[in-house]
Amino acid sequence: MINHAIRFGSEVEAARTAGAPIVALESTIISHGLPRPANLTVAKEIEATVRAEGAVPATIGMIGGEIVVGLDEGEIHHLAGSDDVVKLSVRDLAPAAAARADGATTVAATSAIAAKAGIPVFATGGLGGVHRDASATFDESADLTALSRLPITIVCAGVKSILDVGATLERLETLGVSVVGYGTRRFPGFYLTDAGFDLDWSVADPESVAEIIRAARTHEVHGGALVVANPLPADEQLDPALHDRVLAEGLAGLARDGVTGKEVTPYLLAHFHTATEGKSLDVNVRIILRNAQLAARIAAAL
Ligand code: PSU
Ligand code: MN
Repeated sequence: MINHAIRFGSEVEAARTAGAPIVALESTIISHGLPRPANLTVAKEIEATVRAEGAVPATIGMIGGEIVVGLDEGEIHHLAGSDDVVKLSVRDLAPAAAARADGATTVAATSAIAAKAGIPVFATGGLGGVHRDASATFDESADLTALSRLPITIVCAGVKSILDVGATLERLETLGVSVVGYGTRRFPGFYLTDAGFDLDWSVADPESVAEIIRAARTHEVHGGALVVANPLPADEQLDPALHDRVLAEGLAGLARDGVTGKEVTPYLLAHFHTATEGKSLDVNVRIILRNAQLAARIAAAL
């Protein structure tokens, strides 16, 4: 029998004891979202960015069936480089634990673990959401339902532009997920600064986000997540014409290659990285680092 309790990395454990700010980070982006070997470099840069703001990074994943909050360098190295790393959403956690698997956690699974561990702030690139053909396939990320029930603040650049962004915003409304724009009233589209939709709420600084979190904690009426949508500056986004062309090719490739289920998102992201000759990768990295920095500032403001 192994112990199925969550294991904390030593740095995260010390931060918990000291009450220091902690930022949760996902690992699917490392194992399945970014190409090797850049994925490992980026994983380290994300952690360094959080540390530079005076917070402690807690990269979350599964090693040998054990949920780890605060993977060490060797463990991150393993998740970045091994072919046997499973993409874990919430429903996969218990079966993977029992199977002693090595796994990378999605936004849904990372949020669930972070909330359980009492870490209130989480940084990622872009949320999962409603896929473009969802009315036929029912393909909607479990990220959405997880966020509907978890009291966590997630800093992201909106939802991935490979998705049906309008439908995803509608689902976020239905599911009771709060969405605020950071310095904007327009919802960002991950690679793109503006996905073409208005937001009801906007904040200007980390302290204002902390105030929202304190309000939710105080009145205790709403138990769902807060999405802080942090757009890339327009001059750093992926060229929209290039984006639209590459996306159309990628969507056609899905049908041609018969890609479905949890393979869809990694397939489209990989297509972007090759078809844009690394331009989308550079943009993706910028997005993640900016979100990690903002999340650390929010965690510190709390
Ligand atoms: N955003 C990225 N890269 C990623 C993902 C999101 O920039 O790799 C991952 C996240 O882990 C997210 C998951 O939770 O994709 C969504 O997958 P799906 O659509 O299968 O739920
Ligand atoms: Mn899916």
